[in-house]
Amino acid sequence: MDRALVRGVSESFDRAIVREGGRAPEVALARRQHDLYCRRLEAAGHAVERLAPDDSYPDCVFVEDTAVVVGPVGVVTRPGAESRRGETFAVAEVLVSDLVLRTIEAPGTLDGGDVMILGDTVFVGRSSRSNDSGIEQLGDIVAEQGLRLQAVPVEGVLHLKSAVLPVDDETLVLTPGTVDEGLFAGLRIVHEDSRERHRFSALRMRSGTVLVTDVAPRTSARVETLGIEVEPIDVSEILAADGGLTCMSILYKV
Ligand code: CIR
Repeated sequence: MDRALVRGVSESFDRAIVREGGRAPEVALARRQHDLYCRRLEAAGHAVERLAPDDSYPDCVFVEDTAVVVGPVGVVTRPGAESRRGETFAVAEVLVSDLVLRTIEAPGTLDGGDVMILGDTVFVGRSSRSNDSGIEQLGDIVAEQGLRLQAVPVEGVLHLKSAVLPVDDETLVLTPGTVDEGLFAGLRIVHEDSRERHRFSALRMRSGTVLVTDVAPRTSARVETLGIEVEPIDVSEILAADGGLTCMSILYKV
């Protein structure tokens, strides 16, 4: 079964961490957008498990940052933003019924938004949220699963997956100037259109269709040209809080 663990939008979401100069997201609209996102996942064949939000954590809808699934192992992270550290407990309580849990320990920090698994490589963003110790701890865990880790320094964006998004097993959509493209040798790279900078986000669903943000039509058209089916969705309030489409779910098989 393909599970999608999601967490609702908290009442305090208008106090979520936003980029400097960014606007506060609107709670009611974010909730409607999140509901639609969950329905799209369901329609694509995911068994959606909804965890209730906790109003003490404005950013708790961004459940991806709290855990990374590597095969049978769930790695409970230690989020880089201190205000988000307590979000992991409720998520771990759900994951423990399906996965063997491991944890990232201090002084390590790691956000799931920095982790992208493609084939036998685990790419990890070294960002303002994920530090060397967190990356090293994850490296030890993935090595036990026969996977290799590739650290990727990230510039000018929050997470690796703010700028690099897989749309199939061998294709990445990437925001130019944020990462060293040489680190993705062997993979096909599509550039985000310069007029849509930081607007494209994507989530590969079980059906093979890729959910994409509706504010990057030129970039999405580049993906479609490769024969990949895309489905646009409006997540304006999630983007306002510096999130994307991967960040609202943890997808894993049980
Ligand atoms: C934060 O700054 O932590 C949240 N406002 C946004 C987190 C987005 N997470 C993600 O894309 N994985």
